[in-house]
Amino acid sequence: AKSRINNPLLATRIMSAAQAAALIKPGATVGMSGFTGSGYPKAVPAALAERMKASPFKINVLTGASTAPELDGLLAAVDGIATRLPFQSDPICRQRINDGHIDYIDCHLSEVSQYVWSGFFGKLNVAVIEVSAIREDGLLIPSSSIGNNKTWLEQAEHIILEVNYQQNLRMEGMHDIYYGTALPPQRKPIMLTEAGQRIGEQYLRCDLNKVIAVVETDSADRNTAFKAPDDDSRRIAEHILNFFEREIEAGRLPKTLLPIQSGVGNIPNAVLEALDSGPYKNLSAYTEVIQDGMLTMLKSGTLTMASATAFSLSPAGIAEFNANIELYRDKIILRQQDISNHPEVARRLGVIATNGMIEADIYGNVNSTHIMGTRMMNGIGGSGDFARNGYLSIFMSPSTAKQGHISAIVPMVSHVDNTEHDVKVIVTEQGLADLRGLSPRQRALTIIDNCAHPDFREALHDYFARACASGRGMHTPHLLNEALSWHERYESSGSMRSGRK
Ligand code: 0RQ
Repeated sequence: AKSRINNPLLATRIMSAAQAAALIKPGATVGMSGFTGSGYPKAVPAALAERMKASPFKINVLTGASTAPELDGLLAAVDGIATRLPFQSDPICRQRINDGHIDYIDCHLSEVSQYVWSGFFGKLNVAVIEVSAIREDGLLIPSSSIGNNKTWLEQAEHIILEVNYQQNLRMEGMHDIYYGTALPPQRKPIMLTEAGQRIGEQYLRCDLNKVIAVVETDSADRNTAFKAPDDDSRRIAEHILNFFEREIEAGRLPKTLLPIQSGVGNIPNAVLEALDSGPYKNLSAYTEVIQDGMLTMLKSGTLTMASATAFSLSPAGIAEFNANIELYRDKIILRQQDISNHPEVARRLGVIATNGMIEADIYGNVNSTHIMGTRMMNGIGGSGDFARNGYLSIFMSPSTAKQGHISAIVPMVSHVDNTEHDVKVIVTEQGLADLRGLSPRQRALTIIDNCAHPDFREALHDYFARACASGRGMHTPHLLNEALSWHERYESSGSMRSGRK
């Protein structure tokens, strides 16, 4: 294939992944590209893991969001990660975190960049960034995700570029890198009033003197296949669509809704599918990730425009994108994650945020990250950026987990990511609870009656009634010695069932 390294200076820095990995020192803090399985470096992390196998050492790994087995999986397997942030979803990495071997820092994705600018994580020693190509003038054509790449390139002392020949060159022009961000008090308004606006540049700037290596790769992104929506997901989607209809009738939502933010996974995908088969036209998306469902909606005209920071497509989705890239390249904008998830923009546009949850309590607090209060699942990701600032913040889950032994609606969540103040709507396959305008005690009855599984409803009513009768604080009634007893029962007996304590 024709070389994609068109800058003469950088062409002299081409080397193997092993040679490039040898330039990363033990203990280094490394900012890597990668967001939800796309645009992550494909070769240098593996070469680093090989080096660590031969003589063990650790590095600190910062990314955009989740990566892939070739990055998180390999480095975690050789115990090569000391500190990890801001998001991961790799099973081996998760295990190492929960075994106490990795210090994981779970951040709002929009905030990582300012944390790094402020130096909270120390010096960024190296950036390892996948790009599609290097232009003659040294500007970088980004790949299938932007994430924190702008910040890594600006902040790192040294830069290693991976040029991936699998990335479609026709993506050139789909990116919008905004160079107007600053730390307070120099901050200016982000002039985005519509999801489809461009405010930046098509290319990533790069100080060529900092580039210590260029590595050529030729392998595809992670591309996890989607499961077809199951019954629960379909029912959850149905409840949400009915709710949108009622909101349109009430005059609280326009017929084109408001820009949609959609989390990743089975349920969000079912919601997208339902929207696409509904009466909707000319919707827009201001979100993090472009999934298969969004491509379908862009093609059918349900969606006019989608703004995100990354793709997260199945193999079929990738094939569809490449086959029809001329259609998609004008309808998708990829931005850095501090803009795709910007609280100011999410609030101004009034996004409809739809995200998954692990559990919610009867007062509307949501746990998105911790299994039984202690074990990390993935991380808060962008859910907080959008939920806190969105116009409608919807959290979705089946009403039970683990063959019905766990209730997703509990007396008190075992960890809080999204608070009662930020959660507007909770949906399970049982129904939808609209919490807007309700006091805590009103919310409790609404959530129990609409969202809890029938097998757990009576026990929840019983808890709430006894909490109300306890004579303690009546604003948010709780029985403190019982509030987490459902979790305790699951930990000791494998089930939340068996009635009240
Ligand atoms: O575990 O696989 O071992 O069986 O949690 O649950 O039902 O498959 O749901 O894949 O949609 O994930 C909240 C984790 C939901 C996700 C969460 C167990 C369950 C299963 C997964 P197993 P499901 P999903 C934008 C938005 C935070 C980040 C975010 C998430 C596993 O949505 O990570 O929103 N959100 N980002 O069995 C114990 C419960 C449980 C439970 C489920 N109550 N107790 N275990 N499980 N409920 C995207 C980005 O930011 C990149």
